[in-house]
Amino acid sequence: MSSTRRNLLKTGLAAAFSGSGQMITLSPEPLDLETPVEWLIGEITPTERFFVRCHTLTPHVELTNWKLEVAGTALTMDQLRRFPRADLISVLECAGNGRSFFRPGMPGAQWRFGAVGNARWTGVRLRDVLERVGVRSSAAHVLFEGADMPMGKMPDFQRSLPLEKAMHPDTLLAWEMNGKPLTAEHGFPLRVVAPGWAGDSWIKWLTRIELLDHEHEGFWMKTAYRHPAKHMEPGAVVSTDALVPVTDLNVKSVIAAPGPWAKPGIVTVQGVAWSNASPVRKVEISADGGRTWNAARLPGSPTKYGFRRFAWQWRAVEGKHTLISRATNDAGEMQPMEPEWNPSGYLYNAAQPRAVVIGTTAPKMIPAAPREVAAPAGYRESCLTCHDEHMMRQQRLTRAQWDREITKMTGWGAQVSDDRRGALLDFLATRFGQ
Ligand SMILES: Nc1nc2c(c(=O)[nH]1)N[C@H]1C(S)=C(S)[C@@H](COP(=O)(O)O)O[C@H]1N2
Ligand SMILES: [Mo]
Repeated sequence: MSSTRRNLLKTGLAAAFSGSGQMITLSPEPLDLETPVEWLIGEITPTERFFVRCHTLTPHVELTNWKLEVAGTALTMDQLRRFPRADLISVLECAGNGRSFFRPGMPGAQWRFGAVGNARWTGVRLRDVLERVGVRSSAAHVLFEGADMPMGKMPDFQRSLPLEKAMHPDTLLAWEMNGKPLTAEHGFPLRVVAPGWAGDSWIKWLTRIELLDHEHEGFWMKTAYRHPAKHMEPGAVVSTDALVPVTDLNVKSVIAAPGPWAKPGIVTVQGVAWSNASPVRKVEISADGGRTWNAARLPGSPTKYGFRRFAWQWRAVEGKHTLISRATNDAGEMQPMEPEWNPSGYLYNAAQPRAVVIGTTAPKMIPAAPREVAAPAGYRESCLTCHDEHMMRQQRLTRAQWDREITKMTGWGAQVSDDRRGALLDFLATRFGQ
């Protein structure tokens, strides 16, 4: 090995262990950024380390001509600021967090651990705003729309909340995240904060709120963000109307430290745990692959919806070990050892084994060789007009799954001629296959 190569590997390892890494780019456009697992260690996630999930290009919104339309009434930001101020700490987790761990795999952003963060959100109660404009007695759902524009013929990102969740005193319209105005990526100037519920309900760049008598009929309610209400066999096929919308998060925890390697001695196993409206009560750690469990300390003070830090002192001896953390909430729900498989890969919360090597010297890491295959004619025009190759590089799909993806994408406006479809499929299944 050349000395520059050796130095590169060393710095790579050092970066992974010291937490001086970078956000992981799943897709630059639309922007999807994942937080490296070693940063999931403090109670509050700094905004610049907070994951980003966008279905569309980030819209540029100017406050001067921005208004929020609520059931036909237009409100300026100044008018909103005159409502009583509301403030809370809450986890925001993408429903797809952990999708890459499901077997068999499925299409979608291949998140690992870090599509989750915890922030302080400041704004007003949605309930106060709705009561001011008046909630008609037939209203059952509240629809939200943001300023982002769909790509191609992809349906506009609109979702509704049941009235009960919308009127809950902890559901906010927030303009601040961690004490600063929302950044463009996180929804400037205003977003929904739906504590305890998955990120797809936290609509960004809000422009319009509507009262509905039924759940919103759009694609993002009736097709996407649905999962089975009861257990299903991994890999089974079901129709979307047999599924129910994703709502509450699951109880979950991640180990942020140690990294893949540590020296023998006392090693602090630490990270964060979170849940839904039922706070984390207990976190246990296993250092022997799940045979024995040890209660972790829960430093800091609990918040209803926020991260709960955990720490456990492990007497680590040389060898290869498997660490697992397992959280339980006040309702008695505990992370399962096996994930609940579902067709779109939502709400992964299995207690995740993490391999750790304990030794006096760092193990060598061998980078994987990329699978190089030449792209067929038309690939660029068909696939890379709306998104970048990052999106596909993450997928691990079979030929049949890529076939369904092409059908979905052509429905959203991608141009794939019949005579080129076969070659495109061969390429996708080889280059971005299982
Ligand atoms: N208008 C709009 N709101 C949106 C989205 C979007 O694409 N458009 N993505 C949603 C999803 S799926 C998630 S997980 C969260 C992510 O919020 P963040 O980017 O601030 O972390 O925003 C939600 N709000
Ligand atoms: Mo999400």
